Amino acid sequence: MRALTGLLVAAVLTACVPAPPAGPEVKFVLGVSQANTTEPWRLSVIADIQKEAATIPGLRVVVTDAADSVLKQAQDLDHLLGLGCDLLIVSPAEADGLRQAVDRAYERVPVIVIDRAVEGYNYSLYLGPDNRRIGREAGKYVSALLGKKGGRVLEVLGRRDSPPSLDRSRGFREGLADRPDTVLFNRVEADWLQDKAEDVLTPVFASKERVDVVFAQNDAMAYGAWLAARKAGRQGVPILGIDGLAGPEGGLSLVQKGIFAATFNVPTGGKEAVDYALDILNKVEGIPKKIILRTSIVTREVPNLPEFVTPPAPRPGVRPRLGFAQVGAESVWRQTNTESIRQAADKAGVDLLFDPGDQTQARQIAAIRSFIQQKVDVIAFSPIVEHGWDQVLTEARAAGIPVILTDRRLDTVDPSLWLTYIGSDFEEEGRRAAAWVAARFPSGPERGIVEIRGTEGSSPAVDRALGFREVLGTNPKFSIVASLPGDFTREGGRRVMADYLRSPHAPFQILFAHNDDMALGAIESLKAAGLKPGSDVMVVSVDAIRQAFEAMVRGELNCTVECTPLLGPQLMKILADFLKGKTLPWQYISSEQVFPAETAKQTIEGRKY
Ligand code: GYE
Repeated sequence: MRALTGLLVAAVLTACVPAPPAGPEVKFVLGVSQANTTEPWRLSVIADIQKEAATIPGLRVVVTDAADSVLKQAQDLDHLLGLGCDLLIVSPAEADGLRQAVDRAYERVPVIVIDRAVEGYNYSLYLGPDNRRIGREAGKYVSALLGKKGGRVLEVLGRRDSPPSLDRSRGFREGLADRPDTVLFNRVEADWLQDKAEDVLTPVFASKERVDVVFAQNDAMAYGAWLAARKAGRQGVPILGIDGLAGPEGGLSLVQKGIFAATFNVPTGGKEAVDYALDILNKVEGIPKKIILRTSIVTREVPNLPEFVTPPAPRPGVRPRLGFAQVGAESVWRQTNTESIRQAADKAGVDLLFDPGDQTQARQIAAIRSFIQQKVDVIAFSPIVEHGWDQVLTEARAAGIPVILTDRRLDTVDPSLWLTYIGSDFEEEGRRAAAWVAARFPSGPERGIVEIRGTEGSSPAVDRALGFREVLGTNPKFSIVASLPGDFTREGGRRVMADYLRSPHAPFQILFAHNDDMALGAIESLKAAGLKPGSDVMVVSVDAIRQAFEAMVRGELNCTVECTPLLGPQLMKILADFLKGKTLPWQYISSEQVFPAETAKQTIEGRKY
């Protein structure tokens, strides 16, 4: 902060990295707490933060090095706060261990967590890659590399229990799931370090055991693996890394030299962390809870990130034109979403061409085509279902118009057909609903669950179902006795529940509806059949609309998992960032909570929808 003297900055920095040149007047000081300065990756994070900060007048950065100790890192956070930092950027040594310290810091200043997620949600913003997806792509690449004959794969883990290791491994298995001929025959741990990888792999290669591919969870370890293989005279084994750092020793050049078969281009998030820090400090509207950075595989043949649409040249005084293709008006959520987008466009001075939709894909495709014809600057839409968009998105690309996805996700052959996504983590919503159920019934007899699904083939329906099953699917205390289609409407929920109760059915004590509207409809039918929703049947749903809170206050609904429709301000911020020429992250995930009925009375007044 302003009071901070150059002396103090220097004192902390002697232990780590040099300060950017002092500006004439210090406006903000960012405290950066790094877990260590031994991993090349962590150093690059710091370098990227400093490089970006150096371009911003009045911004100072103070860096601390926790030397891989959670204890030291907790002290570092206190120390940075003591220095009067306005915001902290934290790259945790260990996800779980640092939680309390981050919580404490967040009570005083905004906190951005980068690189490794901290369990729980007490911070302003998380920035990092989708590690599971990186792992999955690595698995698919290995599968293609081994071809028909399959083979034996060696996996080199960073730290067995750390979130990036777990996620990369899990994704890697998913990428290889359809390859029974491919065996992950060994997994070793090497702490993300080159030397350690070389040490642990030297005996493996010396043993003459067959190794067809090495997948290392970062480039440093991949290089260690290569050194170990070379010592044993086995440098022909293809090796994959992750990070894609620049420089002569970095993964990108190792791919070019043919030392690695592939790596992944993973932005460090340093630049984005500084940009968002400033937005947070300047109280800009539309800041998400999580930012997922864009990553891509790098091989000799495909050395760069795929080309994305470039922003149009600046036209001072001309209002941007945004085409928006809505799904329809099926739920309170959707109506609120429409309002949010309209209002935010108005406030931001954006000319909005809005198609309200009629809950069909055909209408959305027609709307997108008409936006292309009208040559809007950017198209945004909520894909009603996941599949069937390749053609129209290819047309948008051919016209040079970027597409932003809001709310719902889609599956395309070529992921570079869309620019970025803003919305929720639907799988997490499903997990949260299930976690509430599991906590509500810690013991007792086996219970039956009826699920009411949203629109068939839509990403919230697909992913909420997946997340729910991920948590409860293997729990013998619960079984999903029926899954009924309710199309996200109140009427749909009412009808399927009425039909279900009328016909012979398995007993159930729990209802999970993919949105509040369907839950409210089903509650009507439960009551009509003489059952007490909220006690005979426990009801949990998603969205957290005001009517759900009212039902909770009446005792008819037990829990709602928030999914915010208020995406307008974020969409306008992203549009503005794009038009300014900023490279956009891959996904923006909203901030969301779980509201059990016990909290409804206190929270209902503060609800915005
Ligand atoms: O949960 C539901 C709406 O796509 C997240 O669509 C959205 C869902 C929301 O109709 O109420």
